[in-house]
Amino acid sequence: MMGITINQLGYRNKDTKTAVFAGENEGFKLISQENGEVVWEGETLISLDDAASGMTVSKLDFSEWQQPGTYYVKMNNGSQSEPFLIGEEVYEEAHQALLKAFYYFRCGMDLEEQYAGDWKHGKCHLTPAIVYGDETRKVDAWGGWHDAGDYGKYVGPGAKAVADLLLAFECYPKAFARMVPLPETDGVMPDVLHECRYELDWMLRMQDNKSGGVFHKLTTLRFPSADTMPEDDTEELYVSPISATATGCFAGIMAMAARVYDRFDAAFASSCLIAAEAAWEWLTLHPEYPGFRNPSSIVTGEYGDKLDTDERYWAAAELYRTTGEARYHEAFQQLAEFSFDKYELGWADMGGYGTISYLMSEREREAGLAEQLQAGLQEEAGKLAAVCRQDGFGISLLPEQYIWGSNMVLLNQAMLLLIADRLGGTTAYERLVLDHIHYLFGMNAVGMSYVTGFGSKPIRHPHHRPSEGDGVDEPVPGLVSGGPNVGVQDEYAREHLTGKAPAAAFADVMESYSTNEVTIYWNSPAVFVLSHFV
Ligand code: G3I
Ligand code: 9MR
Ligand code: ZN
Repeated sequence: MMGITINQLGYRNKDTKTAVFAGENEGFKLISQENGEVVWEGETLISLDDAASGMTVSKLDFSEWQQPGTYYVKMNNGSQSEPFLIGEEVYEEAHQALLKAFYYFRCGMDLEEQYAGDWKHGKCHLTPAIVYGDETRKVDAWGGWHDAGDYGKYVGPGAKAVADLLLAFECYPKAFARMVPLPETDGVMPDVLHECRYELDWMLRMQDNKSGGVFHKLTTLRFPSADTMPEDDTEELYVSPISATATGCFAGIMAMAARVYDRFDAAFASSCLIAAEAAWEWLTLHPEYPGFRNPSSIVTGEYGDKLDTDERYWAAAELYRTTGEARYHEAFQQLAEFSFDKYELGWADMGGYGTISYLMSEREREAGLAEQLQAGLQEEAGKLAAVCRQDGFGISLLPEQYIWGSNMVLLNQAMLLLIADRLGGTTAYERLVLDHIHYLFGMNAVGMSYVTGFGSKPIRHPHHRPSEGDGVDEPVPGLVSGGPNVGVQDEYAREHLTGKAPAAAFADVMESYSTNEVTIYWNSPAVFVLSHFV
């Protein structure tokens, strides 16, 4: 990078409008692209040495200018931004595409041209999977979403993705009024619920009907080569053993689905609840279950997680919120006694979903516990806000948080800030969250939009096998890249990114799966966050 970086999608009329200039304090002008008129003049705010990007940066703020139009920013030293919009609807299309991305991740059906456009392809992964360790048994778990740039399907990450989407729908139903559209679009049930149902149906197939436990994942033994199309990935499929984390996530998401789908499809909702209860039963019969490790001959994504208390806590919260049964409330209270992160929303740490569910619940709650969780949430948000105020780009990531999937950390934290506002009855964090959106769409240390197909300089080479193998120039649109990862965890990164500042440790090349892969659970918090602003 970099001269001036902006949100390449633009800014809504009345929102906080910030941009970041790499350099010392300087005067700037906001200029209309349409007629060359200078509409606003200002000085940058204090410049600072930004630890995450390793640069001296100064922040521009032209929030007071609210006229719709196309503009660019010019610094008095001559450097100039890309043109951008000011307008009420600058986030609508991206919001829609971030949701549509889940359709593109679908497994097991033809993606037809009518819905998929140039990115159409054939159906995939339809053969029943061998149960690892019991080669005589098969599980027919077709469907669902591919996890990421690979074609594995993993229960825990899938549950996080659906949880974000269902929460977005619960909090912002109006954001989902428009049709995507999808093959199932019927104008009755919102498309976001049709899309989630595709994944939920797959998850239901991943439950062991004998025990109620849930298989951890469904994959081939190894990853196929990086340009393999889904329909050409015909290696044998395996389900890995049942895990407590997958079963906990499953119970949580099914109980949540039972509540959300009830008014659209009562029969489906009740099958979700039955499945959730069976999974809960498995959990109670297996109080101490070893954490998941990849079986020796399977080398696909592990999603290993030794701690299952947070998944159980989430499950208990959702089951209580949905059924009102005292036994789930008691279990939730007991699990809350343990020490684990109760405000995280990652694939490994699901505690935040449990807390949010309990705090949003209409059921009777234990006042002390509810107060404690509410105070904890506000404290967490306060800490994030303090980081934003120190950061050169105004975001809540600490330098050490630029890990694999840092854009998920970014978006999860933005989500938490919005939820803290909502549950605290305030709007104080909204403007901080906007900087997270600006960062995602280009106001960042590499000057790129991290979402395919959106912005003047979007990433173009994500680690995503269909985008690599389909012969179409442009990648599948609406996909959120993992983002900078200071851990240099692939060969390309080790060679080219070693020693870079955390926020700059990113490469828009297909080879760099540890910085530029895409996943369903990096898209889902982006849908949540944008839902607040459409
Ligand atoms: O939690 C620690 C943190 O305490 C520490 O400070 C930090 C610094 O290294 O590391 C953190 O752990 C990281 C962990 O992600 C956190 O979520 C690990 O280093 C990092 O290796 C790990 O990366 C995961 C990666 O798989 C490798 O296991 C990603 O989260 C996860 O999203 C990714 O998932 C893959 C699937 O396996 C396969 N499908 C694609 C998908 C995306 O790349
Ligand atoms: O493509 C794989 C990606 O989805 C995973 O996140 C990543 C880490 O598990 O692994 C990728 O596969 C690579 C493998 O690990 C090593 N050989 C090169 C593969 C990429 O083509
Ligand atoms: Zn598939």
